[in-house]
Amino acid sequence: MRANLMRLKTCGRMGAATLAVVLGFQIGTVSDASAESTLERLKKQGYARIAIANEPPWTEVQASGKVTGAAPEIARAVLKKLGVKDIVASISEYGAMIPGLQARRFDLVAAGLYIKPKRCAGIRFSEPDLCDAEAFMVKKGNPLGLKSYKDVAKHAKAKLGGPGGGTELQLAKDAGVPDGRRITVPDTQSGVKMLQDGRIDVYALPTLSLNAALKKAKDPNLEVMSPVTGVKVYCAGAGFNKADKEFRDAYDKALKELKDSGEYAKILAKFGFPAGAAAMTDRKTLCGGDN
Ligand code: 6CS
Repeated sequence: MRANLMRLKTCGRMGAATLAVVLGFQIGTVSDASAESTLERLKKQGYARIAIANEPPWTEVQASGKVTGAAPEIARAVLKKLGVKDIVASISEYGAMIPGLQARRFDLVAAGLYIKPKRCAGIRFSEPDLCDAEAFMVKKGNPLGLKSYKDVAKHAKAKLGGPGGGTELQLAKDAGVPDGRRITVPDTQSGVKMLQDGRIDVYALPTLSLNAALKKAKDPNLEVMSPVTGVKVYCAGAGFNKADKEFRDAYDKALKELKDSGEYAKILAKFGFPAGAAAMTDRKTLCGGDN
């Protein structure tokens, strides 16, 4: 019945441009209908456009086309409480999520986008929902002995791969890993392959993502090193356009209900996320101020 709304739009570089053209009419409609709140519009149309990555267990597009993972499942449950029946997902690079929200190509981001001060300057976040420690996937036995981003920077040749616009490449840059040794990896499958082929020496992602990728790869010559020395546990939340404070606040309220009802803990358990981590912090702390 609503299967047509579950379809997935893949937004590669070319795809994003095409999508912007396709949505040109819709973008116009959004600004024209400024009197109507975003939430009212989503309720009326029956779905929300969400941006996801494809990084299990945070976000996943199954072979059947079903969109799942902890972040979209939380968003789906919260939106349902708000009266928005369905989601339509687009795969996006992390670095394209904030510009996409700003251009109203998506109504929200549900991808495990970490809440960080710079990001808080561009968009609004929900209260945190999912947290994880950062990890390195390396060849078995960690032959280059890389335990921190500083170790990668200090090594003469070590190359580190991470998702485009993601926290890992930023951490590498901050640690002094030079340009040519910071490699953008399009997805987890490619990251594992690049490591297997020796095109990168480290694949950096959250621990749960790398554990899932290793399980899928079934390669005894690889291992996951976690946590990365000197890197804090990050927490993510859903992302919203800056103008959508009302929608974000309503989302927060429904997210709290989800947490209080026990439904949230069930979603976390299903995808292997530790319970209670997000409750140890809040948006204000993670943003470094109001958002
Ligand atoms: O928000 C981020 O930057 C990171 N979030 C996840 C879930 N994976 C990698 C990405 O870099």
